[in-house]
Amino acid sequence: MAYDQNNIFAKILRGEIPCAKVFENDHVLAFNDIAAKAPVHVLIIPKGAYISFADFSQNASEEEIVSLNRAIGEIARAKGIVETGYRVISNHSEHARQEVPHYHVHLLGGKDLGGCFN
Ligand code: IU
Repeated sequence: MAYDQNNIFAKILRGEIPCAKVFENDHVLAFNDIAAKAPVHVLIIPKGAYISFADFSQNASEEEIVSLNRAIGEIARAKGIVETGYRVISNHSEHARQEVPHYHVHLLGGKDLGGCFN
């Protein structure tokens, strides 16, 4: 499967569609999910063209991988949800119901998220 340059997150990265940005560095952009499932629901994405976790974990540079993971922790700290707790999720492909084919990590917190992933 080839990366789709017209997916919505690629358009956000190119500045063609706005987003509510919460963090940015050389390798990473993070913005609020448009349909937030919790008081904190941030999507953290690499700037590189990776389809999903499977693609990113295999093909991204160590610098990109470290940068993205550190960004998740930094945003959690900035949002003040480290003490109360948070969830980090990434959906890969069909069985996980991945909707947008650009790798992204969901950071959820700010309330009791329950014991399942819904
Ligand atoms: P998923 O892991 O691919 O299933 O999640 C995609 C997320 O992208 C989902 O939570 C959407 O609400 C979110 N999203 C968005 O924030 N902005 C958009 O324009 C679109 C989807 I389309």
